[in-house]
Amino acid sequence: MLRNKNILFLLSFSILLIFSQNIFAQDLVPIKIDLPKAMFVGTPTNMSIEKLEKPLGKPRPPFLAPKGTKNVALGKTVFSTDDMPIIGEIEFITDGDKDADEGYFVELGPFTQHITIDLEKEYNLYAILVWHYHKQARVYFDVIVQVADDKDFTKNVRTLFNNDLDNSSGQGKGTDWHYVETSEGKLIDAKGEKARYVRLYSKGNNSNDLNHYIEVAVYGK
Ligand SMILES: [Ca+2]
Ligand SMILES: [Ca+2]
Repeated sequence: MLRNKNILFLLSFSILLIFSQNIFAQDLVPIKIDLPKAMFVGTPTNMSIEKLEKPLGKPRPPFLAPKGTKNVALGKTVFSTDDMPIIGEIEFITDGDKDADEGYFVELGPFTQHITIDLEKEYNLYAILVWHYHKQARVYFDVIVQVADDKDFTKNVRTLFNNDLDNSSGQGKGTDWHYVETSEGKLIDAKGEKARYVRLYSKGNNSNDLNHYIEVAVYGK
């Protein structure tokens, strides 16, 4: 009797295992990220910034997402708190170019600014990649990434990343780490959140008070 019970248990456990593998292995593949040319090598050691992430020292491991996931921000409309940039155009943020050189970044005004990308419809989002500026090693402050159901961010706002440690940008205290900008961009896990709008904050960087973007890619399906 006991033996039968054990067999039954093992059998149902195996069925469960096979079943769950089928669900979770739903064709996860590495997302395809076209990386720009790296502009500097090594790590600056003279940065005294609180809670600064150590560089990995090797390429970022592949990021897995369901098959068919792609950059759904490409060519989409971007709104900004500074809609008259002195250098560059807001459109640069979703034009697909990630070069570090002059002519590829947009410079927004000083202190806290944000940009909002309208994906035009809802997607399940898996990763958000941001390149602020990678011609030199820089750290941007108050990097906050949110998604929402409406353009004004009043409905179903979810914060995916926040390294504003002192809440100086008013979105709540963040617990994420500062990081040095590189040609790899910063990858933020969007955990499959469903949303149409993506917003990114920043509040200057360690070399000036201005805010820059080269590209933001939003990987969704
Ligand atoms: Ca661009
Ligand atoms: Ca802050």
